[in-house]
Amino acid sequence: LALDGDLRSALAHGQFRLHYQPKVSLIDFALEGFEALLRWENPGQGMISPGEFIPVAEETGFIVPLGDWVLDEACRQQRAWLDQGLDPVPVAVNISPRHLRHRTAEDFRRIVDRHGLPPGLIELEITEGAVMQDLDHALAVLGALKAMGIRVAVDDFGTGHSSLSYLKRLPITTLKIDRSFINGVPLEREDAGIVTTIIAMADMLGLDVVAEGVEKTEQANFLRHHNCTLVQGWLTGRPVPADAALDLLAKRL
Ligand code: G
Ligand code: G
Ligand code: NA
Ligand code: MN
Repeated sequence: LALDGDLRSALAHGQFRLHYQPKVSLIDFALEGFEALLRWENPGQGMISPGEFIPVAEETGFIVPLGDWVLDEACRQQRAWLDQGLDPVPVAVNISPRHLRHRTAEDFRRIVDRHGLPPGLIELEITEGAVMQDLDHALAVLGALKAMGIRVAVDDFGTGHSSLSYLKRLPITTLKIDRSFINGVPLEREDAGIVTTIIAMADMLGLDVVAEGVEKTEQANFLRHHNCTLVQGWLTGRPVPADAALDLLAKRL
């Protein structure tokens, strides 16, 4: 188990990396975006999954500087790809509940501006839980981010407690359908119903919709048939290091 001091030392010693998982169109299998996923390359233990240390960082408050580092690193990488003449796609960064509570839209914008990035090339992924913990703050931050042109997605959609009346008021661009629902598609009737309902709701609200955790062709076929054409999952691409992500970007040119 990671301890707070280990995490602080890991950040100071440059042991964190971002991997990038493609978001892909089911129409033509074109690359449409990346989600940045944090990795800890521990010299003694090898690669440590964020599932093992994000909860500790959230508990201790270290998630605030760590989350700032993640956003800064994603922006730095996006800038480097732009400078290499690549045709960029938006890069999404996960913002944890405590990080969101402790930052303003200006704080996030300052990081994006530091790299001279067009704001539309960065997306923040926020869970329903993070929004509901401090709804007034979240509404203010998300509204200001949207006005700045920074994209905002609700992550793990369907697993939290946000009511539809809040969803209507949330200034967001995208819903990401949680992979627990995609898991049961197409065979489980309940999951299939939930997924088609979320797709219809996103359409009605004018939001983009991304299906997470797509592993099988039958899942992709179901989603395509129900007009969900953006997917992220092992079927269309695992998270890869920055150099492999660059190869995916270069293929688009
Ligand atoms: O990539 P992996 O499946 O190991 O991620 C496990 C969990 O860690 C997921 O819930 C994912 O959202 C979360 N996670 C990955 N990278 C980040 C990050 O940079 N910040 C935060 N807050 N969570 C992350
Ligand atoms: O909580 P969040 O949705 O950010 O979690 C993203 C995590 O889901 C990443 O850590 C990634 O490794 C994992 N993931 C991505 N695609 C798939 C998939 O197709 N199947 C499974 N089981 N996990 C996936
Ligand atoms: Na995410
Ligand atoms: Mn998710």
